Amino acid sequence: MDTVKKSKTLLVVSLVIIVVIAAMAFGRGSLLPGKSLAAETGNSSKLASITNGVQEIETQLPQNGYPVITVQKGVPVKWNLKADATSINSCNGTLVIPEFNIKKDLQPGDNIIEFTPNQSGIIPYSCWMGMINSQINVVDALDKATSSDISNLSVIGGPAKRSGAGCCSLSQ
Ligand SMILES: [Cu+2]
Repeated sequence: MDTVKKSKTLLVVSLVIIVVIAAMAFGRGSLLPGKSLAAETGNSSKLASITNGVQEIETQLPQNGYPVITVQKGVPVKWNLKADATSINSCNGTLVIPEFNIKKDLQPGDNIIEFTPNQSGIIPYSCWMGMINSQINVVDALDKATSSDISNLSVIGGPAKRSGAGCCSLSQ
């Protein structure tokens, strides 16, 4: 290999490395930010996924709490809160989302809850007695949101989160 060929090869290799590094850096920035939220360990909320103009989300009802979900504004939500007969009790058995005037009696199996959030923010929801509290995070765009976007959201609907002690107030 002559010197010219050698340096050309070196140049090509360097360029490839630069492009790869740039792509990785860019990907961490704004190209693939949706991955960051889903992959973030600090994000314990369940994310909706949008298919054909509907954002679907499936969660399981725990015995002593309600799941936190994260959805996008402006897209109809179809949330299935699946429940085992053993997880439903007199406390968590009826769920209310005041912002959408939703009052849902949970049944064993599928429980479909539908609403369309129109602005970003935190929508509180609770059991009918207001003792188990949880929230729906509404972001501008699911694929661009980061966990810091979520922590910057302010409450937009329903009563403020309260930490009442009662039959079913358990740490969340
Ligand atoms: Cu309750």
